[in-house]
Amino acid sequence: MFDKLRVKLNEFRKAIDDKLKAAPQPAEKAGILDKAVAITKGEVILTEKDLEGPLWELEMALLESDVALPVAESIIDSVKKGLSGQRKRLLSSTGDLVEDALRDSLLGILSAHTLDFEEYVKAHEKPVTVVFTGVNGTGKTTTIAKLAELLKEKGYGVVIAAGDTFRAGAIEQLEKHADRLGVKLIKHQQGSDPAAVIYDAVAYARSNRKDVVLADTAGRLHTNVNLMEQLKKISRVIKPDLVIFVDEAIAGNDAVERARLFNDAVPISGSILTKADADSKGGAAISIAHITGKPILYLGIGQGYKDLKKFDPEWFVDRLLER
Ligand SMILES: Nc1nc2c(ncn2[C@@H]2O[C@H](COP(=O)(O)OP(=O)(O)O)[C@@H](O)[C@H]2O)c(=O)[nH]1
Ligand SMILES: [Mg+2]
Repeated sequence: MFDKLRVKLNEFRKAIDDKLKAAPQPAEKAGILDKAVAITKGEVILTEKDLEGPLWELEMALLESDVALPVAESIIDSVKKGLSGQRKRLLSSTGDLVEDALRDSLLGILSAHTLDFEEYVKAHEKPVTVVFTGVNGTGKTTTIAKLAELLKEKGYGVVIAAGDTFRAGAIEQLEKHADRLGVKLIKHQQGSDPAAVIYDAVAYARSNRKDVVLADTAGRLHTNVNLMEQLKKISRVIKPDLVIFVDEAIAGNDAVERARLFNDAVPISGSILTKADADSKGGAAISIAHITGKPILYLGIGQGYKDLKKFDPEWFVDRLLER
């Protein structure tokens, strides 16, 4: 997973190195001071204009890694600024310079706001209410089961709310998970008001001293006005502590538009990206974090209850840049 960018980055390094090789080299007998000056000349090569080609290549690499266009452009911009700012320093390796600038830019996006879910649950007044949003089939229900397992392991009392009252079979699917995990499920009939289900789950958690309510919701397209209004109603009625947006790590450009519209409808606290075990290039994580300005909390890395990995920006960027 996440290996595409590294390959392309090597091409970018090479392009920059070629640029520098084309720069005037110091004479053989040049003294150490002359060499230092020459290296400085080498840096001068890295002007915006000279970087245009290599930066374009890097932008293509980002796009091929499924980073959305506006996000790739913004990253390129920040890398460009990072590189220009470095011009006066003595450089030993251009590859390091490029990588550092890119690394800083990616880490800046992925660590904009940090939110440690477990720490939040630990510190916050109980019950902590968490509502999950996203389109159909991204893995909301599975992720809720995984988090229920994780919280249960830590000794928390968990209640799951069957807030997907829309899709046939959704309540039964969640009920199976709840039974397997030995976790309380609050459900109403299919077609009932999801806000009411979640409200009941919170009330149950209060009177039974449970710690966390994990509320499922129906998958909905970000373009469906009625269903997005329903999500706003859930948010108004429940006033959840956290809203978590679930999408796929393998999502492409469309993920950006989805993340933006979901975040506009009900501001999210963070995202979870599922299916990172599939052939994921990692771009969705960067795009979604950039567009929402909110952290990625976890990666789903399989279909089992334990297949949830806490998202670590450093680890992620290391994977991308293969350090
Ligand atoms: N490989 C893989 N499959 C996943 C992951 N998370 C969910 N799935 C699968 O994706 C499908 C849809 O998941 P579901 O939770 O029903 O999505 P929902 O419609 O958003 O609730 C199911 O077959 C899940 O087993 C993951 O991290 N990795
Ligand atoms: Mg579901």
